[in-house]
Amino acid sequence: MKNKLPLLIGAIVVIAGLVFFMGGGDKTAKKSGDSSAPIVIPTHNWSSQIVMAYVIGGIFESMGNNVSYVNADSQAVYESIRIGDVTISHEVWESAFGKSFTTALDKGGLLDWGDHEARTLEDMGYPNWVVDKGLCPGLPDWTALKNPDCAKNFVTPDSGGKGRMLEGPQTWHGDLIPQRVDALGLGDLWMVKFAGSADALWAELVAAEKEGRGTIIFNWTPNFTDGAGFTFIDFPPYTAGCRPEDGGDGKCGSPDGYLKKAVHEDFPKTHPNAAAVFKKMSFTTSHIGAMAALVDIDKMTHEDAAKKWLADNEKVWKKFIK
Ligand code: TMO
Repeated sequence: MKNKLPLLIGAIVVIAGLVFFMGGGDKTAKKSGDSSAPIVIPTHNWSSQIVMAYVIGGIFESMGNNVSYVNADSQAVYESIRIGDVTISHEVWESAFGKSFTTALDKGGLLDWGDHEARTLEDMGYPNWVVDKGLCPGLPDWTALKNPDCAKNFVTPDSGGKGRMLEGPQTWHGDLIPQRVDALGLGDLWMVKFAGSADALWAELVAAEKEGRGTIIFNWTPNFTDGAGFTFIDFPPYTAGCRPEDGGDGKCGSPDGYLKKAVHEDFPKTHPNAAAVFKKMSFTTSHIGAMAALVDIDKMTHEDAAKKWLADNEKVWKKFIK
């Protein structure tokens, strides 16, 4: 007993210290007013979105918050946010996801958390060398696609003798582009193939140039291709309701779209500070293009790209947490 007393006192001191330390940690979270429950951030299948997930997660962590990441379908995620399984969405692209976003918004449980400064376009286009090589005179006007002498320069072994357009993964916006091709009377000359991934779109650009054939792919801005000689086709202008899903005939291009943020309705209550910071967060076309370029040009991992972006852009994000 005599010998064990100092040991016992020692143990009590250690435990008391631990309790104090953990209590202190808890107080930091309490002081900030944010729950220590993780903020669930979704990742999808294009580079800027994944890098921005880690950028925002890093910003939340710098405020003492906990975060977790979940890979999610980019349409179903709005229902997941609505019911609270996912906390936020940081890249709601109008053309691809406006419908799913609005549906969840109307049902309740999801809040519109404002727009990024960047505007968006998601549509079919081509690398400028396609026109420089004379493969489809008249582009970017879509009516150039009605010319059989254009379409024949875009034939591939799997395109059944028609010109091929390579659309992104079908999860992004379903049959939008095949419907449009048919609605505009281009179906006899053109077919639409879905790529399995964003990387397959970038690989197509390299392959087509090597093979000396024309290529039309789905692309978007902000992206790493901004300012790198890529042109979007001018389809008939988008108007509200022009798409088949909204009752229209589908003879229209994509909108000059928003890039929104969304949150689960409880987020401002469970994490008032993080929610306020996320509301202020707004990235520009060049911020988002740079996030994508770190992965798609510099070949960094998404996590490393986010760390580099945060290190290179402290002035940009520190003003959101003030
Ligand atoms: C949603 N996306 C940026 C791939 O068009």
